[in-house]
Amino acid sequence: MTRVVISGTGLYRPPHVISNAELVEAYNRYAELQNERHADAIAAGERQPMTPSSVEFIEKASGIKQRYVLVKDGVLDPARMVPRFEPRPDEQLSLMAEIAADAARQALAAAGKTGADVDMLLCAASNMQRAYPAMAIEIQNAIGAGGYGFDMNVACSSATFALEQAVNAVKSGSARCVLVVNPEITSAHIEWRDRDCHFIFGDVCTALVVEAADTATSADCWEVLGTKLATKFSNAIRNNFGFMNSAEDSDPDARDKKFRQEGRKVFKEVVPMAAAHIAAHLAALGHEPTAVRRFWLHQANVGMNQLVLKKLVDHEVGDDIAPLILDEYANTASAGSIIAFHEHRADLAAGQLGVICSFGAGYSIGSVVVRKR
Ligand code: CO8
Repeated sequence: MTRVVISGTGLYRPPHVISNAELVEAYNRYAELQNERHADAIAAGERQPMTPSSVEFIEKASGIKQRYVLVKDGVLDPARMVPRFEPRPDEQLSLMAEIAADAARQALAAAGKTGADVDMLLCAASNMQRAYPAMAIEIQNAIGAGGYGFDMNVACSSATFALEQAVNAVKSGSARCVLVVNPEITSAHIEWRDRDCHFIFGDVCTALVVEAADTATSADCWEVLGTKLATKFSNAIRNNFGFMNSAEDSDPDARDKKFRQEGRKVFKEVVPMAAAHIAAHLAALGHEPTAVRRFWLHQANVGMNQLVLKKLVDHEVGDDIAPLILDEYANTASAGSIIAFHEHRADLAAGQLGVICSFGAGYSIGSVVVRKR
C-alpha cells in the first residue's frame, strides 16, 4: 500500500486586524443608533431595545481576542456593518483564488514542489465566491497545475474531509500530488449586526500538499496513518443563502441568509461527539489518546477544546498538547485546525504522533492521524 504524507503547508494571513475593543465599539454604536431610530416602538413595547456587546463576554465565552480580515472598511462603520469588497471583472483573478494561490505557493515551496507537480487541486471551504466555474479550476490555472480540480464544502470540516479525498487519490494512484486549499472569507458571511455571533469569525487561507512518501523530498513530512469522517444532520448551525433565494422571492439580506447558530447547543452536542470520534479513530489504529504528542483541534471555542481533551486524556492539558490559535485568528472555519498544524509542529520529533481534528456545521467531524517522519 502506498504510504502518503503531508509534505508542506502554507498560510495566507490577511493584512487587517480587528481587535475586540474596535469590534464592540462599532457594534455598540450601531445598537445605540438602532435604538434611537426605533425609540417610539421600543417605548410602546412593540420592539426590544438592542443590548450592548462586551469585550469581557467575548474573551470569557470564546477565548477570541482579535481577528484578521481582508478588508476593514465597512465592518466598523455603524451605518453599514458589512465589509466593502470591490467587485472584480471576470478577466481578473478573483479574491478567493488570489489568497488561495498565495497559500498554495507557500505550501508548494515548503514541499519542494512547483505548480507543475500538482495533478489534483481541492478547494475546500465553507463558502465559495461564486457558483461556477469551480474556484479550484481558477486556482489550478493561477499556479500552473495540471490534472483536475474541484470545490467541496463541509463547512468547518472542509479541510479534513478534503484531506481524506487527497490521501485516497494518492493511495489509489489517481493522483500523484494533491494540493488542498482552504480560503475562508468568513467576513462576507457573518452577521456583524448580531451580538451573539459578530465576534466569532476571521478571514484566512491555508494550503496543504499531499503526496506519496516516495516522491516527497521535504525534510518536514507527516505520514498520514488514517483519516476518519462522520456527519450527523443538525440545524443548530445553519445558513439558508443559496441560488434559490431570488426565485423564492426571499430577502437576500434576511437574517437566515447568513451564519446562525445555537451556540450553547452546539457546544454541548459536539464536544462528546468529537471526543468519541477521536478516541474511536485512535483505537482503530492501535493508539491510546495519551500516546498523542499533539492535537491540532478545530478552533471555535477555547472551552470546547479543553473539554474534548479532558474527555480524551482524563485531565486538563495545556497549549503544548493542544495549541490554541483562535485568540489571534478567531474561528476561521475549516482553516482553524490547519493553522494550528502549520504553526505548531516544528518541535515534534520523528516518530511522534499527532491528530488534526475539525468539527462544526452539519454536524461534521473529520480526524487525520499523522506521524512525523
Ligand atoms: N456580549 C455580551 N453578552 C452577550 C453577547 C455579547 N457579544 N452575546 C451573547 N451575550 C449574552 C447572551 O444574550 C446571553 O444572555 P442571557 O444569559 O441573558 O440570555 C449570555 O450572554 C450567554 O449567551 P450564550 O449562552 O449564547 O453564551 P455562551 O457562553 O454559550 O457563548 C458561544 C457563546 C461563544 C457562541 C459559545 O456557545 C460557543 O462557542 N459555542 C460553540 C459554537 C461552535 O463551535 N460553533 C461551530 C461553528 S463554526 C462552523 O461550523 C462553521 C460554519 C460555517 C462557517 C461560516 C463562515 C461565516
